Amino acid sequence: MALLNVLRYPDARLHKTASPVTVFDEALKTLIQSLAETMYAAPGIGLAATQVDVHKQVIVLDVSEHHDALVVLVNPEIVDASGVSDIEEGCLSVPGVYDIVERAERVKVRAYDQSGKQFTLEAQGLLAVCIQHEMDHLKGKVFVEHLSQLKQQRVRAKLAKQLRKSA
Ligand code: GNR
Ligand code: NI
Repeated sequence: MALLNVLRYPDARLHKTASPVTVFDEALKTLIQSLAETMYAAPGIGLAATQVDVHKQVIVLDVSEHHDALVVLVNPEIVDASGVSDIEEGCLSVPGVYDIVERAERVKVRAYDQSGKQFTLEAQGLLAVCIQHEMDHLKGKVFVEHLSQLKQQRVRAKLAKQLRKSA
């Protein structure tokens, strides 16, 4: 197992589109374990493979208080969505930036587990929002791209300043 490097916005690799997983092998299990380890270490409540520069449709999530409810979604598809949620989001690829994005309050997701078994998951609240945030990553979209152009300018300025300070 290994801790993986998380790409920071703006990085062109965060805009790549992830391909579906076609082979459910040991390498996939190792990737999932490393994603989970990286998410817990951050700490974060979700991580998409895109964020570690692996462009496959793989997501890990855990919104539980005690980090004991890992959810793995391979090739996820939203088959039903309802309601409106607006909770404040953050992203490991955009450190220090938090803002509200409008999402569905409830989603029904069809996905595969790490062994290739299909299942459906009904989620609401934070888990539902996190699933939508992670599925955006797989499509190459970062949550700040839902914000106004003015806010996006401010985000880029803030990140550039962070970078200068750390240099
Ligand atoms: O750790 C994370 N917290 C979070 C909070 C609200 C909505 C979404 C998230 S996901 C984020 C981790 C991350 O960047 N996943 O892509
Ligand atoms: Ni994110």
